[in-house]
Amino acid sequence: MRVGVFGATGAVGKELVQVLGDRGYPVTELRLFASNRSAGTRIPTPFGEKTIEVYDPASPPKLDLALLAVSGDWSKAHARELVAAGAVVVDNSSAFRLEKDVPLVVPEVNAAAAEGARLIANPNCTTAILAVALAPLHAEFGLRRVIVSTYQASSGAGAEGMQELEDGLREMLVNGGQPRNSVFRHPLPMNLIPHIDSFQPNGYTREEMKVTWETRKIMGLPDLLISCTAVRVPTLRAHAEAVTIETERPVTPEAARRVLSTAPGVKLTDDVENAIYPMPLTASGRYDVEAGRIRSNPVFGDRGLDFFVCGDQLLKGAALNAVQIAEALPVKLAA
Ligand code: 2RA
Repeated sequence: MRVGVFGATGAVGKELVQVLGDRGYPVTELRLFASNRSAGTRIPTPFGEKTIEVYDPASPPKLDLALLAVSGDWSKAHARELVAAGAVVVDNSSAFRLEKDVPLVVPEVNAAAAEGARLIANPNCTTAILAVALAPLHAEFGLRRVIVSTYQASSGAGAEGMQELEDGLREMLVNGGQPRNSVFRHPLPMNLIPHIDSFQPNGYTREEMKVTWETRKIMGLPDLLISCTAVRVPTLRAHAEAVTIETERPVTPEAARRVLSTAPGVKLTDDVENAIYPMPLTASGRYDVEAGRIRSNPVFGDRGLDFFVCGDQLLKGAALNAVQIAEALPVKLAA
């Protein structure tokens, strides 16, 4: 496969290249694209050293697969151009996620939706991590209502967000100064910020509404009652989510554990006697989403369950999911 990674110098772009290598994706030619700033830079990859190129819309490259880790505006302007030039495009931005003719895919949940598509959207990280745990529970018990609270790592704001957290911590702890902020609305060290993306007229943030809109689309449940409170926390690269579900059919923690223990993409991490539960430190760098702290929810009685999930934001929340989509596709070689 001739593969192009767009936004190759960003946090997600770098992971895309690494995941392609780690999973042995059949790359015959790898081309890396980024902005003018990095043009000409040579970087090591699992496929040998590569030079960063700048995309020229006047002559789109011949690619079989294009993985986009760029802004929504860039994707809107150029994704369909790449498709027209022969590539199957997996887009990590929010540009096409809710478009009717563009499948939004988490392979463990709805891989079939990607069949025959040449432009596929990769979900928001929070949604992808949630969906791998929700889908098997829905299949077994039926979902009636879902309430989610998130604890989202700095990596959700890209490499700059991770850097701002590290710099701020150093400033506070080493220099005794005040952390500066430009990526986040407020300083993140020693803080929690219940504000990710812009506020919507209904009082929710766009990040929170993405969880609602995208989960409904991926799971094929357009009327699912689901709400989210999204919070940025001072962790590096794994998002955590506290989830409460009300189910159609009775559910017990034991039955939920049984279901999640064999669910693809999930690692049951639920042994509280030994202090084992999902955490950003243990989920970071892992493909599977950890699920644990499973217990009955007394508000919803025998149809209620609380649990906690944690997944690597750059992997299952972005790069891994995109590569899994590519793996699931019968990509036809471009002419
Ligand atoms: C965030 N969900 O965590 C976003 C990134 N896609 O900011």
